[in-house]
Amino acid sequence: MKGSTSDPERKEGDLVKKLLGVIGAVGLVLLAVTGAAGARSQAARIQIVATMVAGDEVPTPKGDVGSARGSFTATLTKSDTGAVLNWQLSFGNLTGDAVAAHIHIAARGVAGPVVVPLCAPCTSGVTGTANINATVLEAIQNDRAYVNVHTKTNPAGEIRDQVSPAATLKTSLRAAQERPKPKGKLGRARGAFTVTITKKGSSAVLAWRLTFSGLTGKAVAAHIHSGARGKSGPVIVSLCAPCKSGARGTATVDASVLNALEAGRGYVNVHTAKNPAGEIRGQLGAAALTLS
Ligand SMILES: [Cu+2]
Repeated sequence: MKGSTSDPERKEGDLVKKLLGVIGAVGLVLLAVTGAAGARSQAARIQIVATMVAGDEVPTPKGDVGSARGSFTATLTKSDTGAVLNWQLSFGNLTGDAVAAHIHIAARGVAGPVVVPLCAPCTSGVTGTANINATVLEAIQNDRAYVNVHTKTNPAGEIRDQVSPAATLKTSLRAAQERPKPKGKLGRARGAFTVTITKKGSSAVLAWRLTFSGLTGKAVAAHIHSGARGKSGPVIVSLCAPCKSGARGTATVDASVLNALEAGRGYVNVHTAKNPAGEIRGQLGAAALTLS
């Protein structure tokens, strides 16, 4: 199975809520230009995020760092030499003042050199702009860059997270979009689906929420399928079975699912006993996760 979904535990749910909030707050329009048929979309601008904790820092930080947290959000806009980074950093519950924050290059679980100094000293809520060269851009897009915040107690870094491209997609589900055409009284059948896709190298984490009403009966299942608008296709992520309106969850997906989502080939549908092939459907737009 390419995608798996688990009911979110409270902690996970909070993280999802936080992530959705952070992404919504940036509120930028992502410009996606779809390439050749089947190719992933190449965006002129993407969003990147990091949710920092002490547990991700290497070497292990000292002191009372259990509740230390940080959030980094930025947009990357394509430039002639790489990209322009517009960033925002917030944090709390550190052991002391934030003496500096940087983007470093290294894989997960490994410490590496500073490539973008963000601030020194830093206050929570700080923003800035930096020019990123092609090498740093390549690292950011391939799960090999991280953000960390340094303190006096932890001069090597107190909180850290790998930087990940992220995109939020929304779609409205209607019976008229379903193929084959569903049966029954469906004038009031509708749904709404929101998913935040966080890319981690060649895989991604989906944090989703689904609501619906006016169906002919109980929702026996909901999925993300692969298929162009007006065409039906195979299930690529199982969301819930059976489903309640307001359901949410997270799923880790592989490169093939990620490629479908980046190419705008994903759609969401809800199945009922009367319409086992699907009663309402909504196409997902192309996820802007790769800078051209
Ligand atoms: Cu389905």
